[in-house]
Amino acid sequence: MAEGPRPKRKREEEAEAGTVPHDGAAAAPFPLAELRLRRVLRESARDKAVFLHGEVTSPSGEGTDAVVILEKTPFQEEKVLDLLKKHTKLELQMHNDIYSTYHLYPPPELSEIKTTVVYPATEKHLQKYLRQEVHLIRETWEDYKNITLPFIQSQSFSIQWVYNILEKKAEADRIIHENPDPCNGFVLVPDFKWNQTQLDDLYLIALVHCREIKSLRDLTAEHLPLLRNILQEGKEAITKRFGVPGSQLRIYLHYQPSYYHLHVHFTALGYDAPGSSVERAHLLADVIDNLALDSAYYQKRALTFALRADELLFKKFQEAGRV
Ligand code: GTA
Repeated sequence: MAEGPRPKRKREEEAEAGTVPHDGAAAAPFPLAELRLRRVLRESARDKAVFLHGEVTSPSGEGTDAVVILEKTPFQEEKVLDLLKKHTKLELQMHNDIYSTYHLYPPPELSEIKTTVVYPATEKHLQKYLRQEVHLIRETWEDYKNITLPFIQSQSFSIQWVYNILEKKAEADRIIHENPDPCNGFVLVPDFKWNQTQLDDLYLIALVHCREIKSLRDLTAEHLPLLRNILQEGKEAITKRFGVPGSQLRIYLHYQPSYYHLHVHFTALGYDAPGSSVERAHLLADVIDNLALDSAYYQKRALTFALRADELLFKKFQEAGRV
């Protein structure tokens, strides 16, 4: 950030409100070497990822929270041969008959760790990445109006990063496809979670130009042209650019999303992406069919989702006697 340090509380409020000058313009590299580890928020042996809460101390001595996600990346087929040839060391771990295991130490260019940083991170970011017990909620339309909607209006994460993409203030060079129509158009970009070096974990996201649609709950038949554009043009653009056919893409919306500006996830079918489980993912093709059958489908039916035990929204459902 170009400005001098602001009080921590103030920065958190600004980050939540999306008023921090985060227009993607002059992003300085994150000062990783100055990061002090506060705690491990979560660790996953299966995903080979660790979620860290760190603190960066400014020269004035003030600490600013950060979330740092370190994740080992999938192998790139074309680089495997390099890995075998250019290893710096192969150390025997055990040997038994025809079986043996080794520690192989690759050179730095073949041992990338994908690093995602949220900085400055708010308390809500820390909570989001902290491993916690989860509970299923069954939200009726009345629950949505009385509990969820007021919560979203007062508490949700800033969507400044979405506006930065739509206004080409950030990630403009990463855009894969755009339909510029203000009502029925969208921008397709690689998701944050994908480093684009291999297709196994392909992950893109379509962000709609219209700023009035918060989530699945707002959708009606009026939005069918927009949703059909996303489904068709998104698939075509991904096939053209990455050679992955539409039949190998999982295309879905999250409910609840983290960010209340309508967006659609495109992931490789063979990739078990975070958030692709039945309690969160709604296939776009099914959403389109449901709306074609009944324009008010998502204003009538109950929707199920999981919430972390100490999330404020979970507490609101508890207070209302709905859990
Ligand atoms: N291109 O600036 C961005 C950006 N941001 C801030 C978020 N996204 C972005 N993409 C670009 N640029 O897929 C992406 C996110 C996500 C989508 C928002 O926008 O990567 P959503 O509103 O439905 O919310 O989607 P979701 O899925 O909860 O988003 P998020 O923040 O990724 O959280 C995912 C959950 O998966 C977290 O709770 C986290 O604990 C877990 N997770 C597991 N592995 C990872 C990982 N490697 N990286 C991040 N989160 C992970």
